[in-house]
Amino acid sequence: MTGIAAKVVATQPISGQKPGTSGLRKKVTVFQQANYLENFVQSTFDALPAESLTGCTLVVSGDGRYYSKPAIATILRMAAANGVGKVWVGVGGLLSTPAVSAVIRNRNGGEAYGGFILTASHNPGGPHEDFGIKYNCENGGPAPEKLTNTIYSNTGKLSQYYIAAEELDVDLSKPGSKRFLVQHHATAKFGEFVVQVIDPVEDYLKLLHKIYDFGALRKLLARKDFTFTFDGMHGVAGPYARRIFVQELGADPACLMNCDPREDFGGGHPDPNLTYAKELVAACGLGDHPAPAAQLPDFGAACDGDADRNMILGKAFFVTPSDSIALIAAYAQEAIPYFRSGLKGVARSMPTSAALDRVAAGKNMECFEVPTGWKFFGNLMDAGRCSLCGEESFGTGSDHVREKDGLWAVLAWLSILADRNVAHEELGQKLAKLAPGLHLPGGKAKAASELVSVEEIVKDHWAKYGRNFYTRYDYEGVDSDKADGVMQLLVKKTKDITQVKHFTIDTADEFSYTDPVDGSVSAHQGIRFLFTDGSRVIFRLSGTGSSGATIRMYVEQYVAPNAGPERLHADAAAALAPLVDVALRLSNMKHLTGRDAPTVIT
Ligand code: G16
Repeated sequence: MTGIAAKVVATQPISGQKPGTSGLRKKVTVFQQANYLENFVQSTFDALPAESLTGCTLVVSGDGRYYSKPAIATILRMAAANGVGKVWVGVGGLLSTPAVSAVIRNRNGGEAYGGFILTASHNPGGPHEDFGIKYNCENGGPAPEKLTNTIYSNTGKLSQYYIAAEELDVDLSKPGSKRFLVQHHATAKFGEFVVQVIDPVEDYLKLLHKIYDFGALRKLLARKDFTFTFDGMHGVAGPYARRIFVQELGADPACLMNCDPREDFGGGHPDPNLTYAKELVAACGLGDHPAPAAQLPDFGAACDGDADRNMILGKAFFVTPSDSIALIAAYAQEAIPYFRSGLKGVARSMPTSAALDRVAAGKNMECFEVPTGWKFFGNLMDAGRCSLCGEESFGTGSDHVREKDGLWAVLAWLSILADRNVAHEELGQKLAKLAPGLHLPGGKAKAASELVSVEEIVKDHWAKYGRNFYTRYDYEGVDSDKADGVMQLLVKKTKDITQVKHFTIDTADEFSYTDPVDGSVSAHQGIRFLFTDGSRVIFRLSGTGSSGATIRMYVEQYVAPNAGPERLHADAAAALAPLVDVALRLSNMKHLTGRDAPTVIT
């Protein structure tokens, strides 16, 4: 084997390479600028201890968006010259974000030291859209702020990077291994560098088998009266969905929509919410052009580009992400074998509704409130203090990996449905024997064989814990100066204002978090107005956009179970209208941004 030399390339710092909420996300055209990707990758290598990097195994893959393949080729060459021993790449360069986490943690007994995930998540893809890169550590989770700050600081002083002098010819189209002899820039010695192309689903699927009762799920999907639709939004979720739902659980392939990964997500915006997952939303009987009632599936779900986000729908019924995590926490122990011995604790991001807190209080568990960003859950999970986490931004997951996990969440919901329906059927049969003529509890008399729906399960939950009405308004593409103006005004108001219309402010501040495990402090994590009746209005700037600013406005109001069904089942938009008005007044949104309406409401 002839050796490939390591080349030292002179470069200069490039401004603006600060990782956001979840890695560096920019337009593809920015990443295509000379040395842009290389500088960030070298800054990451330089931030890692040399003794750990040398000879280690890394994972490099992503959601397959435009620019992934050239990026993988570059990272492989740089990894080799920086002394990495082996890189695992998913077939086609594909690995979902949670699957990367699973591969880092579990493959070959946790051999990998970390990995690069190539994704801009739910942002659109294509030559003029977004690309992204983030580094995940040995625990499989996103780099903590300490590391991302070092990476960023390195980007400001970088003068050279190291890269194998030749292309490494690797066939990504099928599993296999290829060995190279590459010079390590630091020692000038030649050493073996292996690229192993792996099945993207295998490790992840193995893990799911340890978590869920696949037999029970298969039975649910086999019910004649249960229909199911999954939307892969042309992201990386497709191959996972095909393997899990169709091959493993026996679902009809016709249940899957948009499950072929495309570099541009089929021209769509792969964000599973009520605005962007239009096709699924319509198929489930919601949105502007709902499908006829007779055709609606009992359960609908979607994942985003890199399959870490999820949306859950019932028949013409939307489950808010905040409710979703609360319900999963409520049912976890009985419905999901992985949690049979109970939950260690739960956590949510600050803007996520407090529905989860109510379940935690009911079950006497610790409940943590962290800043927005999955990386903040990592320490809690590593310390064994938290089993389940959720975010209003359609992120749900557990300590099985260190990323949020879209398909895991879909299986969690199918498990809840399976569990409730088995329990319903058993109870119904017992009742029929013991007291014929008596009906099962519930809003209407239900036969034991009749399906308990997503909507009924959620409404039962509200009847027990109360309902946290919730909405988020996104103002996308706002001029950055104007967005800063809104934030400055709000910070000022946290100090000045005590009353808005009939809402009295209890606490108003900028959220600051002290990590209970390592004591690190993250300040300026969103502006909060907490009212005396338990309502909340929160504002923050998105940290995942690639240009301009997105203002997020979160509005929440709690209604206790004893308020009765009429109030608990009210239309969320109508119920929240007065509080939305308060939020708009507080922020002077219309005047300061020139926006009459938000871009997205969820
Ligand atoms: C990322 C993080 C999430 C976080 C979200 C917030 O999601 O992984 O933990 O909730 O950003 O986004 P923003 O800052 O725009 O509100 P993803 O799915 O983009 O990786």
